[in-house]
Order: sequence, then C-alpha cells, then structure tokens
Amino acid sequence: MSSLNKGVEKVEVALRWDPSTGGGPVHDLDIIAAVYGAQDPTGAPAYLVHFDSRSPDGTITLNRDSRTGQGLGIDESMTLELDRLAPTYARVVVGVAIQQGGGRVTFGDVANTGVIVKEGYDELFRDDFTAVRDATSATVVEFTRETPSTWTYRPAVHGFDSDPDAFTRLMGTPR
Ligand SMILES: [Ca+2]
Repeated sequence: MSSLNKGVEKVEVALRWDPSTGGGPVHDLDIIAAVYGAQDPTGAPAYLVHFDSRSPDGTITLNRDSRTGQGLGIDESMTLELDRLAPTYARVVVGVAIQQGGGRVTFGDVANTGVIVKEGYDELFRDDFTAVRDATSATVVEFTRETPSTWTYRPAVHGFDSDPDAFTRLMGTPR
C-alpha cells in the first residue's frame, strides 16, 4: 500500500523515448541525478550521476544508457539506493536532459517520451513530459531525507530551457 508519506528505500527511474525520424538531430535523452549535502540542500550538488559520472559510493547507478532511443521499452534506467546514502546527503533531485549538440531539441520534438518512478513493482508515479513540451531539460522527482532513516519523494516535473551542463547547476533550485 502506498500513501503520501510513504518512505522509499530503493527506487528506479526508467525513461523511454522513440528515435528521431528523418534528417533531424539524434534524440539523446539523459537521466541525471544531483545529490545535495545536508548542510546545503539547495546549493551546489555534492556530486552528479549520469552517463559520464558515477556515484563515489555506488549507491546510485545508471543501469542502462541510450544515445538514440532505439529499441523497445525502457531506454535508460537509474537505480537509487537511498537507504544506503551517507548521512551527509539529505536531498536528491533526478531529471532528464536532452542533448543539444545537433540543434535545439525539446520534449515536444521527441516521440513517445515517458518516465516511470517505481520502488520494486510499486509505481510511484509516471509522466510523459507534456507539461514541459517546450523545455530542453526537466526535473522529474525529488527525494528528501525526512529523518535519519526515512526518505520521502515528491513529483517535481519542472522544465528548464538549458543544455545538460547548465541544467545540472539549476536543477536543485527550490520551486
Ligand atoms: Ca542518453
């Protein structure tokens, strides 16, 4: 049974999208997690996890990386073992950024985009990025340490008009 304040321990964020068709730029979406320290939970991230950056203690793992969205089902997937995060970390924000190297691409340009946040077989929520179709990156979910051993989550779908690099500096901004 789920409730609003259910604590979460080990969460998966799964992302799918369809490849671009025609001659436009390749659609490469990336799941990014930003981890914030208890001393500065809305400041600069303590570290980032994405296709090119691993978590220092192995608690957050990108299981699958796609550069094109080709293939059926889930294209990228990240597991967050929140219950294993050191006490020095108090907040984790997970978002999705679209690579802009081939020209501007927004969520509205990408077909069949979807993200699912789940714990085991329990789906916590899903989103299709319709509300942020003009954005090039978006936060998806935020996890907060409520007590020393309890993490809660809340959907946090907010769009940004920034490339992946700039997004990592903005995604922790309080909304
Ligand atoms: Ca990717």
